[in-house]
Amino acid sequence: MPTRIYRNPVIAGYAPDPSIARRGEDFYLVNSSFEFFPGVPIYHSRNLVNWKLIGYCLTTPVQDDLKGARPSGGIYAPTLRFHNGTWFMTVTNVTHGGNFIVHTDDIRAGHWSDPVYVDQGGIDPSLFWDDDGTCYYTSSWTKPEESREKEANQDGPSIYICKVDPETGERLSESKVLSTGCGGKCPEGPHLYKKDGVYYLMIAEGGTEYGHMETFQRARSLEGPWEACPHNPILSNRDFPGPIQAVGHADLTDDAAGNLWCVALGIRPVVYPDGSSLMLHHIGRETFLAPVTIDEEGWPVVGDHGHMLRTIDAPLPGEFPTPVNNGFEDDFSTKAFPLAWNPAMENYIRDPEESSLTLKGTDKTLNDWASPTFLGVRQKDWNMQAETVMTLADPAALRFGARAGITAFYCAHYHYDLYVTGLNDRIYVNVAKHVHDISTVTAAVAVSREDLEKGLVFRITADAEKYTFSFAVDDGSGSFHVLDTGLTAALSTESTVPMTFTGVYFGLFAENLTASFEKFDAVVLPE
Ligand code: 6LW
Repeated sequence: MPTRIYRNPVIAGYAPDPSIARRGEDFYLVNSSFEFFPGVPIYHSRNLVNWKLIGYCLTTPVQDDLKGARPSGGIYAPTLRFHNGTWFMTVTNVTHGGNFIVHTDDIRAGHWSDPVYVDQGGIDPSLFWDDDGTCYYTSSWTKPEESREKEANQDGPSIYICKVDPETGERLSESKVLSTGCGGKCPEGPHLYKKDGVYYLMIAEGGTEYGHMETFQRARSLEGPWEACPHNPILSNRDFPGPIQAVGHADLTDDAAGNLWCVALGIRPVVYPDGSSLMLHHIGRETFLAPVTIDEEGWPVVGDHGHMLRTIDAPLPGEFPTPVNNGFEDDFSTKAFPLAWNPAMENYIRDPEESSLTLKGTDKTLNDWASPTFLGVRQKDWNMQAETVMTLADPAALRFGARAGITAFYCAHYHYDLYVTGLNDRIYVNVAKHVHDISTVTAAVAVSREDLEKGLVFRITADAEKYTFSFAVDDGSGSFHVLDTGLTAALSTESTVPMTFTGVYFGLFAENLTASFEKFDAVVLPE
């Protein structure tokens, strides 16, 4: 089979905890979605490199209850499996209800069942069917002390297993410890596989940060004993300096030709213009792909001797990969929202006849854990430019606290906003920054009512180090005023308090005000 060169990540921007399943020549992949709606994006590919977003598993408030979800609360770490003609997706809602399963017979139709909850705690649930049809449920759990088994070493989480009815969620056996891992902290992201009568358990260890790794064990029975792969971790870049770090939380699939593949999350720590790098990343944990071979002892060798590389030469299935465009454009001329938008559910009027999007702001602000009028698309590269044109139907509504514009939004506690507002009968274009618990306006320029009537062009230009905020009056002059810059460091996962798991969105928002937008795009700039 000829090899084909591809470039990682295969899904850029925040796309963590990938899980993959195959039906024939079609691969489907899902990611975590946390406090953003809709939940659990589904991607389709035939060559494992060109992924198309085809929908979401969780599209109703019953499936995706995010009420009051904190930043990086909500939906964690899904597993996707195809069994006997049905697709199953299991996931955790850490804010409401815990572990649940949804299913559908048609993954492309976009209608998944209501959730059924599974009475086994923890995170990172997974499903595995044995040859006799028994369905097993695994998760990473710190069981309450009084109900733990005595023999297990359980200072931290362990991998638990029970039998489950995947249609009803009913637990059909006691939850027991399957594994405590291979010595790393935080054993999580478990997936069971079976081939030729041998069970394989792949888990993530070391935590999702720079010590992240993937380990492998095998056993003749689910009762054990488990034998650890002699070259564990089978995947880690923890001692491998380079552009990709923190790889782990992986899943495996074969292709129709019998080749094996591993998808894993990883990060790209920022490299500053002078070539230096700190251990900071702000565009999220992304999805990476590596080929897998099996060594003479039957153990997997992932990527380049257990390392994830940026550029890989491998026998990809399907069509020859095409260059990936990580940009996004919407002129609002179509009826439906492009799938890449992550809006909340209300307060949006999309008018294809006028090619406009109207946001009806409420008193919920970007700082609230409560569905503000915001919609955004993931920032997929360091060097990007996001731009919109905004008009106000009722400029008289401008007052202190009424804001509408564009934002580089990591989460409710970390965002930079460029917007129009009013104060004492004057109109201003401001930049405001919200970092930790500090919320402040850092730049302000007065604009006239006539300028506002012409429309305002808001622009965020991103490079690895900073965001630059500028605006122009939409009068064709094209002269932009630079208002301010903001360091990417303050929107980085590592800078956040508490621990977060997402990445920056470019978005539109309105608060206490109704605003209309003519277009929005986020284009990738040349490096
Ligand atoms: C997820 C855990 C992890 O549940 O991060 O990298 C958590 N792994 O497995 C959130 O994505």
